Amino acid sequence: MRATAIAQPNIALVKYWGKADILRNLPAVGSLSITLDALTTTMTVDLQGAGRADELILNGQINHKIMPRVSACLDRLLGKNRGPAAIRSECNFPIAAGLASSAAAFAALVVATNAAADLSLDKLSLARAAGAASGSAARSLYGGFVELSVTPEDIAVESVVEENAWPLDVIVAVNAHGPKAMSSGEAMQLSAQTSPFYDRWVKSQDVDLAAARTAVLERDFSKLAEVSEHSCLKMHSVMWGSRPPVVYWNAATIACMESVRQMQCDGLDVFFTVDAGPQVKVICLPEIADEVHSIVRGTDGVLSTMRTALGQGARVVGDG
Ligand code: 2P0
Repeated sequence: MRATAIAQPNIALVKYWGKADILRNLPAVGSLSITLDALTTTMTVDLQGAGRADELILNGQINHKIMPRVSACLDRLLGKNRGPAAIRSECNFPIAAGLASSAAAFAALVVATNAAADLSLDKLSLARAAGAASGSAARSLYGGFVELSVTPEDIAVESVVEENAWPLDVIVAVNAHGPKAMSSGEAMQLSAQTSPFYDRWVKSQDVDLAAARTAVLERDFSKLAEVSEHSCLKMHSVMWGSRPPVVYWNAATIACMESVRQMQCDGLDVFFTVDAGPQVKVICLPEIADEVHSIVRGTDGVLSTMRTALGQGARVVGDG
């Protein structure tokens, strides 16, 4: 009745922004991501260890904020007549700051719960349960380059290319500490309701997804760089066009983009992406990662950096 799982965040190269169905948390668009390796969430789910209600201890502290979504996810997997669960989670990177901590958390939660309750659910069912809690979490069940597609009924997720089949490195520039001002879910709704660019964003997604998928299958770094930066800047344009505007960037975000532009001018195979926070993720070939890391670390306003390869999907690591 107890199991531990480990999961890593993923970073979308072709972004998810907007919901087709808010109640079911069904995305309005497909997405394509890379699962990271060195950033980890390790979560133990104990289905008999709680008192009268579900408990979540995150990095040693009781967490109430994410609890309703955690409980809803457990209800979906175990049914509403289940007993309370005790959950302990350790995360080695900043949470709620645009580093996909919720993706890693819900991926770990569904995998650990599946093992603790001996449910024997397949990976896609677990991805759908994680995605119902947090859209991007469905992708962290899979390793390497992952594509999420949306059908009228539900989502489908698959690994397009495994993590070892095309090794890339990611340098994360941490440009602010502390949680973001507006959650992704709220910001997506605001964009859908008020941004004049939202409909166009949804309609143009399949073209970007096809281009990115082909680039990954052909290991075409330049093509992947172009479509990824386009998707990122287009998503942020949708946000900036919302009323009130949703701006997750700070000065260091732009300084990092300028550093990447300079590296590209100097002939380096590198590109950036930015999510719902000021952090910048810089993707490059492993052979130039030392050089890229040192340039990103030295960029004005960057507080700290993390470096990671691509990693595998969420998995069970033990029964305690
Ligand atoms: C993504 N993001 O594709 C996009 C890009 C942020 C920017 O998915 O409301 O936490 O829980 O489904 O998954 C972050 O949003 O949103 C996200 P919900 P989620 O990675």
